[in-house]
Amino acid sequence: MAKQHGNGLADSPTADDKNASNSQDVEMHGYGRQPGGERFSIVIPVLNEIDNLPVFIGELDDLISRKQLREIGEIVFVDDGSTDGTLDFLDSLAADKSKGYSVRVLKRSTKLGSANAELAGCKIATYDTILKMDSDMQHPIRYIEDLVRAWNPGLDLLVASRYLEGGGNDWSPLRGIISRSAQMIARIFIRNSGKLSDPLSGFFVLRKDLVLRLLPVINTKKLLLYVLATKRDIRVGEIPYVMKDRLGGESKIVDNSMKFVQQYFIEILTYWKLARKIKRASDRGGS
Ligand SMILES: Nc1nc2c(ncn2[C@@H]2O[C@H](COP(=O)(O)OP(=O)(O)OP(=O)(O)O)[C@@H](O)[C@H]2O)c(=O)[nH]1
Ligand SMILES: [Mg+2]
Repeated sequence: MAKQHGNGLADSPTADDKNASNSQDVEMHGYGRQPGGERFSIVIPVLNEIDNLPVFIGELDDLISRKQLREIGEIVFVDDGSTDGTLDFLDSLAADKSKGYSVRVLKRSTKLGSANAELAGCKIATYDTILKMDSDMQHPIRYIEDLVRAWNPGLDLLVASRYLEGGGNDWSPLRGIISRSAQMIARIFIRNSGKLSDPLSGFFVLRKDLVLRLLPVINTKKLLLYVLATKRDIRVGEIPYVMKDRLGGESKIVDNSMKFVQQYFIEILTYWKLARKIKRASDRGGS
């Protein structure tokens, strides 16, 4: 079951709000969509993921053919200078026209952070609906079907959550505590975080127009928080998912936990400040 919350007219200048409509908090029972409707762009940040990408594509193709998931229209990979063979793999994937989806690769030369890469990928996506996920198999492929089926036009965002019933992760107790603390901090600074059980999720569907006017910020990891901070009234849904450990390759998160915490605070404060700016501009415009 997907949960859906929302309270009406969107007001952020960061979004094209023409599709916004009033709605009360509701629950969606079951998955509302049938195969073959609206198409999705999958956006994936990549950095040295050659150990994971062949498995990722193999499982995705298998899912698409087993479930007739014709909604997947394209994959946009955003690479920040991989040196492990990832780019060769992606080039040959992009050249393969036998798949039911197209593959595009945005190649950048500097590591600017995963959220920065995701934002760039969203902006060049062909379709208006974007499914964002990672390439290291922490977001298991099978949930793509759940997200696609649960998506409906009344939503701005549909988030795969580790903290709904039926969700979870393989984390050590320490990493669990860090994640919960990070969530609490997000809820203090970003009001819309409270609408989600997992505002730090990296696995979600969103309407492209929500991100088109967002400015790139470097060294960021949480695009979802950026969207939540900068869009005031947002209609969100959630589905559960079980997050896995990365399959292979190395984590790109900073290994020093103090530095990690410091970067997280800077990221949250950046979004908080941007949200305040947007609110002030919107209050001035409305008065
Ligand atoms: N383009 C780009 N992709 C990145 C960058 N940093 C990380 N990624 C990708 O973003 C995704 C998330 O990065 P991870 O290193 O897995 O971060 P994480 O999931 O928080 O950490 P782990 O749990 O250790 O895997 C992966 O698909 C990475 O390849 C970056 O600076 N640029
Ligand atoms: Mg990861």
